[in-house]
Amino acid sequence: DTLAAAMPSNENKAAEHGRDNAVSPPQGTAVDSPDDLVSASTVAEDFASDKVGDGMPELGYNPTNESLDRVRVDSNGQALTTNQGVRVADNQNSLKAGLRGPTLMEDFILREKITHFDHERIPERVVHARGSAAHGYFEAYEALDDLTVAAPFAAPGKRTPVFVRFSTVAGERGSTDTARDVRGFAVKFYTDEGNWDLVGNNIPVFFIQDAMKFPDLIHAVKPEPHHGMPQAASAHDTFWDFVSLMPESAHMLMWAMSDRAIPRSYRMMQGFGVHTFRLINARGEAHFVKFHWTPKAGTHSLVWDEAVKISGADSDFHRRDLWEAIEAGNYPEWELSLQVFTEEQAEQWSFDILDATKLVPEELVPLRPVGRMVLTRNPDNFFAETEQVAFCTAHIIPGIDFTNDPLLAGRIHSYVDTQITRLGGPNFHEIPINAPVTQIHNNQRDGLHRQAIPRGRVSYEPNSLGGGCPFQAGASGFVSYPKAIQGEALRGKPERFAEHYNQARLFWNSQSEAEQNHIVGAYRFELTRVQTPAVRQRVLALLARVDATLAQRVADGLGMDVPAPLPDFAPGSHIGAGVQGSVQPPEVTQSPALSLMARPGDGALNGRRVALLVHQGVDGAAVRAVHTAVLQAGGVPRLIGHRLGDVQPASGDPMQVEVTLETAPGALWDAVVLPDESADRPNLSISGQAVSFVQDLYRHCKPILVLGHSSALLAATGAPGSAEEGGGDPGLFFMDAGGKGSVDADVMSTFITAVGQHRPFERETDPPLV
Ligand code: HDD
Repeated sequence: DTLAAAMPSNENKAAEHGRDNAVSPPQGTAVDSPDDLVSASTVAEDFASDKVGDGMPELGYNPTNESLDRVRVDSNGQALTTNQGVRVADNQNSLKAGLRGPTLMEDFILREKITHFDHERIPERVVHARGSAAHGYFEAYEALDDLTVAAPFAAPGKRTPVFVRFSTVAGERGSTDTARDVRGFAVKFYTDEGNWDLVGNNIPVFFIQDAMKFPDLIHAVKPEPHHGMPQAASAHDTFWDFVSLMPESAHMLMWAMSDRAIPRSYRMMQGFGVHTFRLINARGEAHFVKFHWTPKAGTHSLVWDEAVKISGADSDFHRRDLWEAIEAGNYPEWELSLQVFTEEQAEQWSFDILDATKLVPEELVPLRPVGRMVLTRNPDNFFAETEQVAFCTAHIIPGIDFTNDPLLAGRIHSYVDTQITRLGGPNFHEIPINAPVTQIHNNQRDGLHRQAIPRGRVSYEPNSLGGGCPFQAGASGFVSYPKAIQGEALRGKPERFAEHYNQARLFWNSQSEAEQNHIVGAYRFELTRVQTPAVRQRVLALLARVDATLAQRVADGLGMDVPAPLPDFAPGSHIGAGVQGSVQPPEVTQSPALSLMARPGDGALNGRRVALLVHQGVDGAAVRAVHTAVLQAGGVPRLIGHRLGDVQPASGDPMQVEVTLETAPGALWDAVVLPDESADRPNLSISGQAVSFVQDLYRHCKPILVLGHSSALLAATGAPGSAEEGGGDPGLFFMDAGGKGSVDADVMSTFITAVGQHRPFERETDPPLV
């Protein structure tokens, strides 16, 4: 089918997409030689950075693949073997004493197979169990000599391979992708100075200030221990009980109840290193730094009703979206920016930069773009790569160092520790996906699953028998920043950690109207699920301290009165006044950068899914024209009908329905194109399935293009504006195509622009009209 053949595909994997230019791997060997696989010229043109010109390694090719090639297995044309390499004659029947007799203990083939199967599972991650990952590279725009000696920033255009895993936090390994949750954004840089893991989230702050509280937080949000419910959800009593007793979570809760917690795609969310880190230059000078990843496709989210429906229709929604974008050669991209500041600056601020519940407003320190990251290759094997990858905040390289953030301190311990259980021993760094591209040399020895075979008799240092090797690298190795330390050992918090509400209020004040409405809706939803009235009451008291209107609106939704605000223990507040110093007023009270709307992205369709509804007698020429236009704009057009197979348009060749209304309901699409259908010749408009399909797109504020002046189908949804020319709804488009085969280029391009801009929220009401 010509429409299907027009769909884009990943140049690196042509064979898997049945393309003519496919290079099939030689049978029974690893896939190697990137030069053969990549048609470098096309990829190079598309992906060469406009800022740096030609990059270093072959474009579109990930150098880590080289180190992984030694373990890639391709069984094409090969006979089945046991784990000892013995060819297996019969894989159907166990060895028996007579056909109806007992199975023999001697059947080593059966026993090996069953034993291995019995041990296939490993423990899932204690948090962030559900995730999806991809390979790619980071490319520096410029050398950052003034700031750091860190290898990825050594030269303009330098490329460092990366493996990136996105995740939800609370759900189990098989839980739904579109749960309301923080998203993990973990990047492993395979640098030529060893591995650097930047283990961040899509939200720049955290719930708690001290790692001491992390197990409590996670116990509160995970399914309740007596009955194991709910899965992948914070909308239950124990979570809200805990956070309402921990006012330091006020700021993060605002983010978690915002649309940030239901991203449209992993490709459309920001990433943050969260903590303040240090950059160290060749002179040993340190600067404070916060890391920001900004998606080229912009920051875009789902709406809650949609997220819930997607959960049912496709619980792999984000995993599939990432996979399909990369398979289609539509490589996701982020820009890395730094917020760099000095200790002297930080001393002046009203908040403490060691407090992970606070961000540094961009008004105080603007973002400095330093490079870009592109994801170009899906893993070959989910378990070997995505499941076994081990990110550790302790993995840093020369040029980067920690600060005394007490949350970070706990993390530096936790990640290595947890891998030892999860991956079964201290040698998880040898699992191919975790191995650095630099050779490891040290005297650590043995342990479960050891791969390396160290030569010689020396496994200690100093030694003379091994010529003193491996030797200490001195100044060319990792040198910890000599930060000054003073004071007594004590348990407590610094003064500025006591202020919890200024940035929660800053976030609220910086949201667009639609985002504020969604925040109110999220609190209402979550607290309605909470069964204990006193917990609801305490959350309202917390919100009352953040913003009176917010608290009132949430209280209205719960049928409650707003209680007195929670006491504020910050020094200088009404209770703490005169007790111990005082807290300064916030420097910034509104920060437009905190709204999702601040980063609309490049406006391209970026793999957004556009449904073209078709039926017998549809205007084929118009459908084909829209299909082409969507494809050219980088979207994914699909023909949808009641049943798979051919439909005969009014004129021209038959068209193939690729997806059905039943298997891919409305919530899964970013926009819809409705066929011209008059009331006197009804077709889809008399199908409840088609009507609710379109109703969902309408309710979720997605662009709708009507082929013709009006549509019986749209009218059947009861949508306001369904009459001719839309009645001013900015997301409704009517295109006169009426069988003439020509399409209105202006309407087409306004529709495409609207899809790229994501959602016209003007249509939204609470409760929804449709
Ligand atoms: Fe964590 C996993 C991010 C606080 C302990 N965390 C994990 C992952 C991400 C984060 C993205 C998944 C990595 C992957 O894809 O494999 N965590 C964060 C961020 C935090 C944070 C941004 C706050 C700023 N985490 C945090 C604390 C602790 C942990 C305070 C413990 C003291 N996190 C873990 C862990 C996990 C983990 C238990 C579970 C699985 C793993 O490490 O590999 O060690």
